[in-house]
Amino acid sequence: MTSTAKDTSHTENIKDRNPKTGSFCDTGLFRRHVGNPILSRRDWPYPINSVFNAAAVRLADGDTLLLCRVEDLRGLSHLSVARSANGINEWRIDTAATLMPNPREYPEEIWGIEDPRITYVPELEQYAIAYTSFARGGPGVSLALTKDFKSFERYGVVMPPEDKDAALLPRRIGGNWALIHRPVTSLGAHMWISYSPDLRYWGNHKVMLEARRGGWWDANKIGLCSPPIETAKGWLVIYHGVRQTASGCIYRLGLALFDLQRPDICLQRGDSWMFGPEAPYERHGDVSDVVFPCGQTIGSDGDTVNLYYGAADSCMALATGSISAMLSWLDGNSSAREAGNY
Ligand code: BMA
Repeated sequence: MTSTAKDTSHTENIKDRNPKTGSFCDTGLFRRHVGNPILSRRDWPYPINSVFNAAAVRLADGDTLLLCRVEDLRGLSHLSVARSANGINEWRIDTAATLMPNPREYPEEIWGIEDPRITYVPELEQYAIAYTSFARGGPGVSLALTKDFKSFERYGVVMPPEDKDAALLPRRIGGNWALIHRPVTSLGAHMWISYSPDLRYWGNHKVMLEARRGGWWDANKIGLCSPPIETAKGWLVIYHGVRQTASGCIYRLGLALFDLQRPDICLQRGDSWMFGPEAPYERHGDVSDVVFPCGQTIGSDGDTVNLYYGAADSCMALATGSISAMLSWLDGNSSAREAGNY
């Protein structure tokens, strides 16, 4: 079945839209695709519970590849590839799991593998996939390399539990590989960056971005979304902030910019969120009120961002934005730190 068979269980509540503009009420930096959700369990060639939080990459042949988190009917996740010529529909989905957990050799994967992020690494001529491996010790960060998304070289756990939301930078920084990740302690969940000479031994750990405190939308828990976008002004990072409320969590997206040579140095951070769960398929699902991008592709103009995100831990959606618009938005919306506000 292709993605043209849409999940009609999500009917839109017109009250969610601004009556004057007809659009949802966030910043307008990203426009949701009218065909959303672009992938759901109804599209899958084998029985599953849900498909969400996919990594994304544009292949050399022009196809968009999504490496999807697929939750099976036991509740455990594996990763599966979907390919499409236009990145919107006509997805060609692997007929069986592409990357299954392998707990016999990698016991850290016993409860599944989740939330991949793909980085193409020119020096290695390979794609690096950072993903969450889930086992009795909690979620940790694992790494695998591939050339073709058919065979994978696993590096095992590179960041022990509790840690997730990781992506490799595409090139060495000061001679070392750099991995962004999100360890959790009882005092908070902040974004860190760590360095390695060989992708196996990691050190020189530094805090990259802290969750804010108190009433902020991104208080206490944040994490990297899709891999950073390299721009002339710095590494542009889309991150998620988790608001804990009496009726559950709300996952929204913010923006921050980091120094190209010292990616632990934050140059700008948006005050408000720039995208949040508003459409019905984002508001209602297995985990309601979640938008969770793990990948994007950049258009041939070098500016258009096709952001692929999991919605409500139930389906995949697409929203389109622009690098230059995100950078100018940051110029006008990052005053909190100067004002000593967090
Ligand atoms: C995070 C991750 C994501 C998930 C989100 C909302 O901690 O587990 O996979 O989308 O929670 O449930």
